[in-house]
Amino acid sequence: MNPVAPRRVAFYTSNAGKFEEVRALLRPQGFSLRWARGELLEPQAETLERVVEAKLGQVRPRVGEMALVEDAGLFVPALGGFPGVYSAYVHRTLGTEGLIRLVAGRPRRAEFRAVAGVRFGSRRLLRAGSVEGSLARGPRGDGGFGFDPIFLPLGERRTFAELPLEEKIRRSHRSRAIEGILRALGAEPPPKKA
Ligand code: ITT
Repeated sequence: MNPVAPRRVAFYTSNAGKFEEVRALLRPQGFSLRWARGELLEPQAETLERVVEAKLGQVRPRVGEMALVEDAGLFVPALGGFPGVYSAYVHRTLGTEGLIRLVAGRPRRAEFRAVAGVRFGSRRLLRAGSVEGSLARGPRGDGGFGFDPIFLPLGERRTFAELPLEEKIRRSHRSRAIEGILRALGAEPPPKKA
């Protein structure tokens, strides 16, 4: 572990589901998380990386803390990558069933992507993660959040919302991005279950 990377982490997110997932990933690595909730303006930009850069520019972690931000979205190739960086807005307005209607009659391939970023001192690190899958015919399951009820990871019959939460977390775009950050910091990623 890089000795200068603090073990105390302020995670800047308005999303409770994300916070729970990231805490479950980082706790076993010896990090303690503070929920810096609703402290950032959501920047509008055309890529996840730019959104994360803009969020990192706004964070004000406490002394001895590492700031963590993350931005994610669902990208549907048949819709030109939509909703992508507009996923939160589309989820609020059209909802899961609205997105399913948009994709009717088109290829159903979809990908969740996430970019995580940390800042401590003058150091900034960004890492991306993704998971491929397809859109279900309709929402199924009560777990997770956002578009989880309509996302079928590749080779799986259950949606992310039907999987046990620890399995969703383990297979998610978010965990891949966070593991990239951990590797870059020199910490071991969480062990993979078979
Ligand atoms: P922040 O405050 O961290 O930005 P947010 O909810 O606005 O929280 P994002 O902009 O990163 O989060 O995510 C956009 C939307 O994409 C999110 O609100 C969900 O609808 C969807 N999404 C992202 N990750 C997801 C996941 O793991 N499972 C289901 N939906 C997800």
